[in-house]
Amino acid sequence: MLGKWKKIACPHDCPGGCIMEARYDVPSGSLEFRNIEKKYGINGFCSKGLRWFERRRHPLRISTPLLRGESSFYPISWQKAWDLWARALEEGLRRSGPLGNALYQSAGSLYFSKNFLSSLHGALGGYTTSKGNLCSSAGNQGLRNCFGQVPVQPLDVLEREGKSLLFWGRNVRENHLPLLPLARKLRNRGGKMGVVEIRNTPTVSWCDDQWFLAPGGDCFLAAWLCKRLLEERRASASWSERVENPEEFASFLESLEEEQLLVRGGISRKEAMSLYQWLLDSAPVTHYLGYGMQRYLHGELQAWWIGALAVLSGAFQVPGAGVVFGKNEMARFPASLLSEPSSMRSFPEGCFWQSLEKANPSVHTLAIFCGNPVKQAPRGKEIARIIQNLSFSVCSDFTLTETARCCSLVLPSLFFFEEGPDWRGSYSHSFLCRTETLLPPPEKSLGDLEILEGLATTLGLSLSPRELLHRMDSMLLEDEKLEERENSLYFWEEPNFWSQSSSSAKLPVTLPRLHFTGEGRGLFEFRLITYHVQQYINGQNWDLPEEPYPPVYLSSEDARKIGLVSGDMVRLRSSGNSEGFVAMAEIDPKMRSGYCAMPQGIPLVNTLTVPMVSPGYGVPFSENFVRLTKE
Ligand SMILES: Nc1nc2c(c(=O)[nH]1)N[C@H]1C(S)=C(S)[C@@H](COP(=O)(O)OP(=O)(O)OC[C@H]3O[C@@H](n4cnc5c(=O)[nH]c(N)nc54)[C@H](O)[C@@H]3O)O[C@H]1N2
Ligand SMILES: Nc1nc2c(c(=O)[nH]1)N[C@H]1C(S)=C(S)[C@@H](COP(=O)(O)OP(=O)(O)OC[C@H]3O[C@@H](n4cnc5c(=O)[nH]c(N)nc54)[C@H](O)[C@@H]3O)O[C@H]1N2
Ligand SMILES: [Mo]
Repeated sequence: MLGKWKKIACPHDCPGGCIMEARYDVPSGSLEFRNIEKKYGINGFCSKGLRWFERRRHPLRISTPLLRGESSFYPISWQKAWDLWARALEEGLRRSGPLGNALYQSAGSLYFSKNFLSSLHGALGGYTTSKGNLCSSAGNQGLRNCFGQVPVQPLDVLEREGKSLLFWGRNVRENHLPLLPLARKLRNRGGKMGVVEIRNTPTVSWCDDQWFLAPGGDCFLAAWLCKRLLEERRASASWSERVENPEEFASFLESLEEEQLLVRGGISRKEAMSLYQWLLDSAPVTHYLGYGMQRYLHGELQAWWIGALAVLSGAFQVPGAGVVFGKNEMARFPASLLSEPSSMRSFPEGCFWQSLEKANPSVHTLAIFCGNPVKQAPRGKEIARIIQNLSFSVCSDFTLTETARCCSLVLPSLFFFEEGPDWRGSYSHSFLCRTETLLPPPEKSLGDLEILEGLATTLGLSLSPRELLHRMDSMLLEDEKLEERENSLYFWEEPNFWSQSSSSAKLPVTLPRLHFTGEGRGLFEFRLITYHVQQYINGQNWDLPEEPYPPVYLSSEDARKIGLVSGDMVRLRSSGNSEGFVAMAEIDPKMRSGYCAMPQGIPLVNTLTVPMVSPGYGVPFSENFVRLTKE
């Protein structure tokens, strides 16, 4: 007999937040899927999401705790693993107090239960951890500077009131596919789709209109557009009513030279004028901020200036004229279940590893959940060394990832469909999904919270992560703000920032000092830009065939200068990787001179990036120069 249909929610750190239904037939082991009703506007899983089910029995999946030996890892029992970990934590406490134990968590799963991964370290009095993230911190900071918070424009508002979308480097056709049906709807109503990019992308060809600029140039372009809107008296009539510093902002704009702004934005007057006219003709325009455009040292100013442009274009007056970046998918998580431990220390994500190494009091143990920093964080090779030098490190994951391989202990975790109950929200839509166990877990693997449950017992703590999860589940089931639309699918009427009378803005009165155009510092020196691709999420491509050579794109002008044609082999080197690696050159006629672009998530890409911190504890992945020479 077939089991009942159950809701499943993709755990990926992806704005899609896709939800569908599945049922499992125990005797035959067959699995069926079906999409939920179209009216909710939520997609079923894409091919990346469905790969979770193929990974289940993948030969690379680990299934027992593994301890590092002289030359390789060997299996041990769970109790042995907990004993070793417990002893190491106690040793950390003895030597440095709570700060001697560190915890690092990243974006592997956006399920609510992952909020409890810090509960055990919390119960030990505290720990050392990272602040900010590899992803969105700089952009969030810019939006907080502008609006006091990351503003939310719910998707249903966009669907009802919106018209045109301007993607500031948001590559939706690659990284946010579920937005496309809604965008098509807007287009059918006469809305236009525009994109501001630094290179050619699938979104560029999909949009109606496109503009190209220099990397990091958006804030200058946005400032130019603001200046023009004010000078030509085309800004929304009452823009200043909701702005704390209208005079200061207007006089700052007056002091700016138009030509300078265009040069620094890397865009011609003709192109900028065409965008200006487009904004007026296509209103209301929702500004969709991408993640790539805030991976600069001035990432927060990029978002802040686009926020200012939206305000001048009537974001507070006209529905559907706001700004969208991400939003807190955990907003309904009952935070009262977590308490702040007495002793905490956090280092900015961008330099977390270097700080960890030098920390005083020193760090003795490290636990890693849902992250693969050796692959995904700047200067990954150095991170590998830092982890290996700790007295004890443990990583919970599904395979021996680049990071797990550096740890003393590796623990096999469970996939989202092997555990539950759990919940997931989205940083795009406003639904929450409650999930239950769909498929039986492998015999010897345990979910992250069960791993911590065993550790808590071994340590003799009264903490029960399992109990926390069940309390969370009950609280969410009783959450009056959640309306069950159908079995296990809940809608939350998320407040629309733009329509609240208390919402206001403070506009930027500063611009970065650096120049961004023609900046290659020598014939073979290029800024390196890395971007996300459709086939896999972040670093999770271990179950895909590896390309022999990653592509690296550069402008026709630069290719000509250094004598390259598409398909030529080149070597990329950096200050952190003098040997470098080989990639295949491709020419992108949309690109300007001075930078090159390659996909993120390929094994060696972060040997080329440099650890730095941008305001808001962001990680400016695009502030690196590489040497690119013909092989
Ligand atoms: N398929 C798939 N989906 C994903 C992910 C994935 O890896 N694969 N990752 C998820 C995650 S964690 C994230 S953070 C998001 C990322 O989602 P996106 O924001 O769409 O992705 P990025 O590739 O980081 O950046 C988008 C674009 O910004 C451009 N760009 C770089 N610098 C600038 C600039 O200065 N100005 C402008 N205007 N454009 C610039 C790049 O060329 C790139 O095409 O996607 C999520 N969804
Ligand atoms: N050069 C460059 N680097 C980048 C980027 C870039 O654009 N350029 N993008 C950055 C961005 S936006 C992001 S968000 C980061 C992402 O950085 P990470 O979060 O480190 O990315 P992932 O590779 O997805 O690693 C997550 C790991 O968690 C594991 N995992 C998934 N679910 C679970 C679970 O339930 N439990 C446990 N224990 N493990 C789980 C996965 O198997 C995977 O190994 O990468 C950043 N790195
Ligand atoms: Mo991200």
